[in-house]
Amino acid sequence: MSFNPTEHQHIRFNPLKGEWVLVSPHRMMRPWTGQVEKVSDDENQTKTDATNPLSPGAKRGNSQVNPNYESTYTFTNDFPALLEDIPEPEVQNGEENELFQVKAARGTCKVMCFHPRSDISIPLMSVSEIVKVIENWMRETKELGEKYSWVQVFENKGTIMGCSNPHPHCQIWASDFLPNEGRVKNETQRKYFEKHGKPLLKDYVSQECSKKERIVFSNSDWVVLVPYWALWPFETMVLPIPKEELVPLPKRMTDLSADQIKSLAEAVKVITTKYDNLFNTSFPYSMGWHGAPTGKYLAENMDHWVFHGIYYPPLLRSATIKKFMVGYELLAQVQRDLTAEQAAERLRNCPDRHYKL
Ligand code: H2U
Repeated sequence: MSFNPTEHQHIRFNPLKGEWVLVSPHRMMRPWTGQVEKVSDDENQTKTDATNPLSPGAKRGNSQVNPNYESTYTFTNDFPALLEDIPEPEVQNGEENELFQVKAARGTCKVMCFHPRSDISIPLMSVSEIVKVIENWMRETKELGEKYSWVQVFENKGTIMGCSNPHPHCQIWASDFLPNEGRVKNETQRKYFEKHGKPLLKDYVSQECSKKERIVFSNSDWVVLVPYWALWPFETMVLPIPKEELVPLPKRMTDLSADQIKSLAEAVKVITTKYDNLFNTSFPYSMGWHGAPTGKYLAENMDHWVFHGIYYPPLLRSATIKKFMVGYELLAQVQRDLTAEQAAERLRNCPDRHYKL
């Protein structure tokens, strides 16, 4: 019997995180008698909902009233997880204890509404509307990045992902520390660069572009692919395409040119449309962007970084059956059923035109 990756289990390595994933494709055959999710409520959104605190003109939790915004609108989160002004934690006896380490965590949190309408999610927006969203992500990243080490732009979409409000929006959390994801990716990319003299993700995307089997979509500047080491069933990464050897890839979102913004808006529209078309539902996910650290790191050499986006969608078999990251995943290591190549093929074959349009 010879090895067939679509039949035989194996482990794959994620060089960005330094972690392995168990791939068990034969498990897709098993019958499912477990939890079935409700079909997403996002499907039934009305065009406007004046009672929603994220809508134009609505009153928010802190009694502030939103302006009658017509495009995107950003405000400081009324219930932020990070505040700017807090006292320094006390170190016992003035000494650091290796087993009980603590540091101050300062920052700020913002909410960005994508669109005045409550029923228009990213895939239903026009490319020029998505360009506005990206420009605002860039503006916030630049402004907050002058002060903070890490600016995390992320969107939680769908109640299944813990999103508390169906109005299309994302969040931006800026911190004076590097969160784990950023810290680990900074270290792994730096080590690769020191060894090879080239960015890890530049090498990775070049090889993916020639192999083609995990590519979902590409345009002049961007490729959307299911990474070789994907954890979530239909996880994707959005990566810039290396062109001329001497032209560096963007390290941060703030490096993007007007052309790259427009082509990124198209890539974002296509991948989110394909997601919705996969199970004919408003496809839930957590997504976000990663680029070189900012704040005090702006003065450091960050040539090892390549700016990229990540989509983590939970659905596995249908609009109502999700992947659980539980037992083995929490106690041993992440396991997936269908292979990255099978997921890429399914997404590639989904139409680029939204099923609602
Ligand atoms: P999620 O749907 O991803 O939970 O994001 C909604 C955010 O909006 C959440 O962080 C904020 C919540 O604190 N929010 C306000 O800041 N003001 C409000 O009046 C409602 C919600």
